[in-house]
Amino acid sequence: RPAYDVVVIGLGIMGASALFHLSQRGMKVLGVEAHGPLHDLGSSHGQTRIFRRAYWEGEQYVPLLNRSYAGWMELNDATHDTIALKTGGLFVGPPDSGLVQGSRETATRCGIDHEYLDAGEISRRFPAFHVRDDAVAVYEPDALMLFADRARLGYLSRAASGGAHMVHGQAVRSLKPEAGDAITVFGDGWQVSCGAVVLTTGGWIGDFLPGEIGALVTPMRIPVYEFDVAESCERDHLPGRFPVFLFEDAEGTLVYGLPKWRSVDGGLKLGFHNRQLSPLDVDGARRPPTDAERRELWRTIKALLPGVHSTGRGTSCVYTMSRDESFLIGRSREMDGVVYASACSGHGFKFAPGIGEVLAQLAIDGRSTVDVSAFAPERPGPRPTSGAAGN
Ligand code: PYC
Repeated sequence: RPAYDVVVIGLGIMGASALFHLSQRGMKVLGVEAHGPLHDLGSSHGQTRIFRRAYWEGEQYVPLLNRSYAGWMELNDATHDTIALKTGGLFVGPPDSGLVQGSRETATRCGIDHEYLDAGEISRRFPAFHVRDDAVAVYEPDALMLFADRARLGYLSRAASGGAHMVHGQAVRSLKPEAGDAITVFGDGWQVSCGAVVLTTGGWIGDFLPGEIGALVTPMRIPVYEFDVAESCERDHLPGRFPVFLFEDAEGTLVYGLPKWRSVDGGLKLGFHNRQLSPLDVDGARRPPTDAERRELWRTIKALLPGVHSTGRGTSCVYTMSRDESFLIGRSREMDGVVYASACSGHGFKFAPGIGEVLAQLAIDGRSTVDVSAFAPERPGPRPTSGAAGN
């Protein structure tokens, strides 16, 4: 009999959530992570993320978003920590932009509470934002600011309380199918047998499923910026008056941002979503933005947010891009008993509760209660979903 029912490889936010959900289902489960519990070399690190459901990218995401919303609320209550804060979400741009039209369409079709605001109403309600006269926005009152590092630790500690074992600082090198549906997981000088494997290795997924997934994903570096505000206008940049936001300019460039948060060191988090992506090198995921990159962001946001200034601080993170910027979730055809989720293409963190639950179901039951067929690798494609990916 294998030593574990399931081994989860990669304990970023997706692996941490999967480990938790597997432990809740009574599985004997081991999580293995190449680095420490809060390492900054992947896609899960940092203080904050956006949760939104008026999803401009399409309504196929909404069932997983609904599961995830419930999951974030549950984690928030169970950990007695602020994991998710309701800030509202503002999705602003020209009326014919993919962002505004897509957010409005998904919200309308899926019954997600929202308002459609003109430029005057945007400035009146959110004074930090200075928009052009022809700008409009979709406002989603239930959108959240997620606290990323706390969420990852929250899931890991709840998994441990549920009986999960964890090893940090050990890379997994290979997987080998054995007779009787077992799989052996090999590290440097160690091995362990299990009945199923959950692969949540983000940008490194192709190392484990080279034929099936390797050619479909490209890990990229993208910079993340910290800005701040003068004390005199701080109030306008705090939750309550400053929602999480996405902004699309006339050229299709997308910028995201989150409010300043008093109890966390630092200021507002801002960044491009579809520019400044560059090939990932060895520690690219934590290399600070260059001066040229910082200037480019400033040129894009200075008219929108005139009250903010750069702190000079920042980092980077990994976007694991698929060809159509959507997810890859499923059961491996290359190796029986292996399930995976990756290629979240820079917008996956918010889905962690739902994707972790789906992965646990796929590993145990062979199917999931939420339909994830839209995220199967064999979907028709490529289908680019946003304007200007890359530079
Ligand atoms: O999906 O809202 C989002 C997002 C913001 C930054 C990266 N992804």
